[in-house]
Amino acid sequence: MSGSTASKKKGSKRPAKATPAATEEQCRNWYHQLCLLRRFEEKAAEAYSLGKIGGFCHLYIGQEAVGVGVMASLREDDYIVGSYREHGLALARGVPPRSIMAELYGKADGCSGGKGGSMHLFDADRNFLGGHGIVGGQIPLGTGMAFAAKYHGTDQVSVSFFGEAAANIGSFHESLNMAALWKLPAVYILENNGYGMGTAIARATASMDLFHRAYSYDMEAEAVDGQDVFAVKDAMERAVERARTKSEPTLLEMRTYRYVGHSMSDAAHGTYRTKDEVEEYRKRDPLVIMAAFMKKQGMTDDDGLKAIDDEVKTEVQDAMDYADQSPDPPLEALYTDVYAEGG
Ligand SMILES: Cc1ncc(C[n+]2csc(CCOP(=O)(O)OP(=O)(O)O)c2C)c(N)n1
Ligand SMILES: [Mg+2]
Repeated sequence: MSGSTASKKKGSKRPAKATPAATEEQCRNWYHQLCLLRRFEEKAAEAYSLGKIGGFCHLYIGQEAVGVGVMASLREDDYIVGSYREHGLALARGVPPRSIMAELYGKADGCSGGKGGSMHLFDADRNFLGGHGIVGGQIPLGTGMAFAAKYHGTDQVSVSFFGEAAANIGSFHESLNMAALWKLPAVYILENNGYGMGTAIARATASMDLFHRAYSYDMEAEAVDGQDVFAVKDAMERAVERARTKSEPTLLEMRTYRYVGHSMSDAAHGTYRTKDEVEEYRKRDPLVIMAAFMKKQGMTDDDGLKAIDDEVKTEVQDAMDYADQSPDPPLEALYTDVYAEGG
C-alpha cells in the first residue's frame, strides 16, 4: 500500500496485509507490551470488583495492537491525547505501571496525584496529556497541540485517539477542517471498535468507511487492520513522516474490537451483541497474531512466550502492591492543581 494521493482515490485504502520487517528484539518488546496491556487490565478489572478502584473504568482489552503500534512510531517529544479508554495508551507510551495503577486506586502516587482516576491519566514528562471523559472533547486539544508545535517551529507530531462514535461529534469535523486548512502536524487515530457503548456503528452512522471523512477536508487517510501491530505501525509511520516533514495531517481508521464491556458496569457482551460475535473476533486477538508471527519466524517458542508473559505478571503484581501501599491524597490536595499559572 503506498501512502500517496489517498484523497484522489476514494475507497482505495482498505486494510492491507502487513509487511512485517522487524528484529527479534522489537518483536519481543512489542509482545511484552501487548501482554502488559492485557494483564494490567485483567488485574484492574479484578481490583475494581474488589472495590479498590472506584468510578468509571473502561478497558482496552482487544484493542492493544493499536496503542502499541502507534506508540512504536513516535518520538519521546511527540504529543498524545486520548479518551477515557486510555490505560493501554499510557502503558504503551511508557508511563510506569505503578503510577497508572496507583492512579486507578485514587492514590497520591498516581500519575495524576490520585485526583484523575481511570479516565484522566496524565504524564507531562512523556507529553501524555490525558485521558478525557467527554466524547470527542480531546480532538480539538490534539489539534491545538499540533498547532503549538507548528507555531513554535518544532517538528513534533500530535496524535489524538478517539472512538468511532466520536467521529460523529462536531468537534471531529471542525478539527479535521482546521488541521487540513492550516497544515498541522496532526495524526488522528480513529479506533473503530464497532460500538459506542451499546450502539452498533451501523445504527448510528450512515457510511461504514469512516476514513473517507478525511477526503471532505482533502486530507490523507487509510483504513488499517487494528489487530496487527505491524499493520498499525506501517500506516502510522507513513502518517508521522507526512506530519513531521510536510506538516500535513492524516486520519487513520483502525479497525479493531473490544472483547470486554464498554465499561465495568457493562457485561462482556451485554444484550447488544452475541457471544458468538465476540468469539469470532477473538480469533484475531492481537496477542495471538504477534505470538504466531514470532513462532513462525523462529524467534521463540511456547516456553519463550510464556516467560515473557510471566515476567509481565510479576510487573503487574508489583504495580498492584505499590498502589495498595500508596497513601490517599492529603485533604489539602483538594486546593492544588485547580488553576495553572499562564506561562
Ligand atoms: C459528549 C458526550 N456524550 C455522551 C457521553 C457518554 N458516552 C461515554 S462513552 C460513549 C460512547 C463512545 O463511543 P466511541 O467513541 O466509539 O468510543 P469507545 O467507547 O468505543 O472507545 C458515550 C456516548 C460522553 N461521555 N460525552
Ligand atoms: Mg467505539
